[in-house]
Amino acid sequence: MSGHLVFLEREPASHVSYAYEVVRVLHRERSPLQEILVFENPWFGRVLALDGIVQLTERDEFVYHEMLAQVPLHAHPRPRRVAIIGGGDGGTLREVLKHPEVERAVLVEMDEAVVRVSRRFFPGLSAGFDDPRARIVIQEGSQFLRETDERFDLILVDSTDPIGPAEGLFTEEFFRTAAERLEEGMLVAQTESLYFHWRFTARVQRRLRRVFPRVDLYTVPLSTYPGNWWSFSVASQLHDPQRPLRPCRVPVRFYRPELHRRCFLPPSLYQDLLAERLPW
Ligand code: AG3
Repeated sequence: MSGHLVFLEREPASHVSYAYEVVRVLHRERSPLQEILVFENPWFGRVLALDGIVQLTERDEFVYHEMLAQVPLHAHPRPRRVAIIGGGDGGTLREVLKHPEVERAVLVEMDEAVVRVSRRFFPGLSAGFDDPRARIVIQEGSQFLRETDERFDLILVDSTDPIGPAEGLFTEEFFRTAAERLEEGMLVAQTESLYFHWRFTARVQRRLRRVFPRVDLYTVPLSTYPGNWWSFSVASQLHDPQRPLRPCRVPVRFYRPELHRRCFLPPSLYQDLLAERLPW
């Protein structure tokens, strides 16, 4: 790596750092809420980091965004109204808007700078901002859900790590507020790495179980986030999250019904997770 600038993402749980070669720094700014950095890496393309933590790369963002959004979109019989909490880059919104049956998608992002930076540097993610079905709200997510009288079929929590501003998006109180805004709906939240953060994942699962009748966990390997075996917690008021109800008719690169059926943890491993008995 000699001769290259290097970006280091320090992973607090494991004390491992991920090092990215930096070809070029495209943007650097301190918003009132966080430090925003866009740089270019030869393999991953453009990379967005917030407060030193990689949020997405051009090369693999679709894996994360498709899994976060397409699994619940296909498990819900008629997703018409969707709320996205966080996700200011627009990647999750792009996935949601692929579905013609979605009538309304509200993106609730606390930092307007993320939305602005994504418009400028990540046109492949942010195109949905101008869709007439989309509404961008600059506000803290739990406050939005407490104050709105809208009802949703899906709430997708596309947050940063649960240290700092996103902490409140993983509390039982937040899940109760979200449940009140759903009608026979589903909530999905990114819940970190099953290798590095499984005690956190297990805690979130138990909290969700106190609020929702059906709770489950699905995962996908990601090349960028530390720990790599990434988890998504899904909580449902009625429908079975494991079952895709329709063939996939929207343009995707990774998601497919076969994968949908296989991405959930096998029951015995799931029980080990809940009991915090994972072997590592
Ligand atoms: N949300 C961030 C996932 C967590 C990344 N964590 C990490 N690199 N330590 C992604 C936002 C993309 N819409």
